[in-house]
Amino acid sequence: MSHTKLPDNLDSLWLDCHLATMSGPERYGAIKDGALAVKDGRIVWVGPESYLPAGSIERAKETHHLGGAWVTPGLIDCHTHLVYAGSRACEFEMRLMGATYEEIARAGGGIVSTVKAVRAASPDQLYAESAPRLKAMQREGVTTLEIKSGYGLDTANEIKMLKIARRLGIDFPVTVYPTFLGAHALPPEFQGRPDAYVDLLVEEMLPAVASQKLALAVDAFCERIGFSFGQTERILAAAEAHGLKIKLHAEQLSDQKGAQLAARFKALSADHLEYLSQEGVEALAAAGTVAVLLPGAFYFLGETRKPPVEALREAGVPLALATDCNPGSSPTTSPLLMMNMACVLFGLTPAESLAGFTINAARALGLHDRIGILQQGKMADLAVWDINEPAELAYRMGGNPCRLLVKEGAALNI
Ligand code: DI6
Ligand code: FE
Repeated sequence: MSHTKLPDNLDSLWLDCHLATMSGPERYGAIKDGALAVKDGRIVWVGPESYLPAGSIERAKETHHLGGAWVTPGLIDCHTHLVYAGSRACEFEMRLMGATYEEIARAGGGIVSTVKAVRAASPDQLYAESAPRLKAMQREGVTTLEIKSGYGLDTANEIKMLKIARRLGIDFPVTVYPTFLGAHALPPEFQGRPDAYVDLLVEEMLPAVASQKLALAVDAFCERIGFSFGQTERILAAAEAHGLKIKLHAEQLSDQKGAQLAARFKALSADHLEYLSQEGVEALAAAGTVAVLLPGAFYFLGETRKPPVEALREAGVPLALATDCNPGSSPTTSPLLMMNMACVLFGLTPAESLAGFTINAARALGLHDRIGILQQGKMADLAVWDINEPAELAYRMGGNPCRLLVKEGAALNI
């Protein structure tokens, strides 16, 4: 609650609503019958409407009466591969007939088949295929999302992907956080020569991406079908040398001690984590690294081994959630469905699932001083929902109660 004076004039005032601020010790940081004031794209006052200083309405350029809707921070999807071309529906059929994700990858399908589609696509085509996915996310309340490269796997095509991610962030009222994932899979032309690919990545691709400021973070797929511990270590060291942040696909299909490696590099996040060990949990806790859980990939690949949620909670590791939007393991654009899956499949509470797409997702991007919470001084990125209680967001399987999106104070038509 703010006790400070309001500025002389306000850009907008949001009334007759309930707020899930996500701040403070309460589960949702809920304020029933709340109000929120915005100036220059930032929240300048938040609290119970009855505490609003006299004369506020007169000082506001716009007043929005929300009729009892709930307001949350705009959702943050902190792990996506949203820029890609084509589909992998055939692979889905193959898996349903008994092939595993790893078998398909080893036979030259999987990620590499999307690499072929992305390399063949013109920038405009890639943009045209990706933009509808971004719009779908916005319709479900997303105001910030991370987008990874990783389907180019050579310098020119990785740069092509990152430039599309940047263009989406310019054309749409959403903040795009770009991540370089050159170490997503071994490109076909390097078959049998993974170390030579890591040389190229460290000596050419990463310096090119860094010098053009196309990424803020570096990620890698540390896995039997991805990159080994030693190869990942080289890539993360190079990322650190370029001053980039670090994220890691870790312990998705097996325990490679990726979490310990991520922790050693003070990574923003370690993601997936189904096979995370207790040692890995403790390493993440000590480093302050966020655990990003991706229930869509767990569900879609029919996995049975769950991430150690209780151990992560006990160790105080912040839990974030994301869609992992990608054509192979999580073809979804629905954060709300991920919240439902996180509760049903992983045992998160609805409040934890909303924190996973707000405050803890902001932490997973290092943006928690700006977004993910309704608090004075934070960006006025809001989602307005036609629900009676915040648990309804995680409760439904499908359907979309998002009424309105507000980006830096501006109400958007979505
Ligand atoms: N793990 C995943 O689940 C995605 N990437 C990764 O490293 C899958 C990406 C794909 O199959 O296209
Ligand atoms: Fe991923």
